[in-house]
Amino acid sequence: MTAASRLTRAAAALAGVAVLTASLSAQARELSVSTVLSDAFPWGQAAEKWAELVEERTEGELTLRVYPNSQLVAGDQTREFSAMRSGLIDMAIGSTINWSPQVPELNLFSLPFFMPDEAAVDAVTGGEAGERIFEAIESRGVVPLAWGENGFRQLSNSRGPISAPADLDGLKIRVVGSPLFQDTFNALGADPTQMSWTDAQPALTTGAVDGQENPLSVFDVARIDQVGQEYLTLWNYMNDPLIFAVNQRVWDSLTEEQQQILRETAVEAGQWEIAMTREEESERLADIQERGVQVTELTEAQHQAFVNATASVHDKWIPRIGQELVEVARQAIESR
Ligand code: X2X
Repeated sequence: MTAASRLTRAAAALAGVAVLTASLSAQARELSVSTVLSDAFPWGQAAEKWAELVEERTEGELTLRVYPNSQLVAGDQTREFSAMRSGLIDMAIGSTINWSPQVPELNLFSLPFFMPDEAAVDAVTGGEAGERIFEAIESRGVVPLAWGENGFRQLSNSRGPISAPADLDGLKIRVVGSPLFQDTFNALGADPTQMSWTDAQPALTTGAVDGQENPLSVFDVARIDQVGQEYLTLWNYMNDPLIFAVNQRVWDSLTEEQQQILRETAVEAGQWEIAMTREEESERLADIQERGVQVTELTEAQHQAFVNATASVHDKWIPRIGQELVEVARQAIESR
């Protein structure tokens, strides 16, 4: 064998190794997905569904490894978006509330009594407002793929029925980590205290706080009634959509086909989770009532009293969210 052909062979062998390594690593690529809630909840089930569909359609090329309970951010769910942006987390299915400190436009969903029903949520997320919100996320270094839903948030407490702002007077309410919630509950005369979901459960158990707000699915699965939250007010004061998203550099490193699969499976998992969450609501409510929780529904006039009491929150937050975005969303809701 000539020196030249030995070299060619060596080169060919090396190239073969390179190809093999590349295909092996393509097969083994694992991506982390952060969620706040585990697969006992619809939110975590959305992540499992997404992982299942991705594994199947990429034929094992991509594996999504779900990390629930905000464990990748040591329980601090308000750091999830930043962690995903910096690449500490590859992907997440996150709440608009938890990401709103970094993406102010997401506070749109937390404006008290802005979103009257599910059709309104769909009109916003599925229309121009939703596109603008996705652009806002993308401009901050994260690629949004699809919507899911944590749900309409309801108010519970351990002290007594709440049907008017005055009933909240001085009540210690655990709120999530967006400053808007502080303003809403201050406007209602309550004593809000911000804490993560991880800290909320012990705080409810010890009675360090009197109340909290979360969707029925969370109240039900986490058995919030069993830590003394015996009064529940159905006030639908806001809806908390979820967003499936990917770190920009991770996204750019994927093939076009992988990107397409990730997006279409996120949309499918999201639609599946939204439908399930909504379908289960009435049964969850019945179960909660059966466990002895006293449920208060608001009359039109009672509802209006809450709307009036929280008007200042709109005045303060609409400029931060963006007047134009709010207007586009308002129009979508009106013509739903
Ligand atoms: O912390 C909460 O209340 C929760 C689980 O609903 C969110 O992550 C927004």
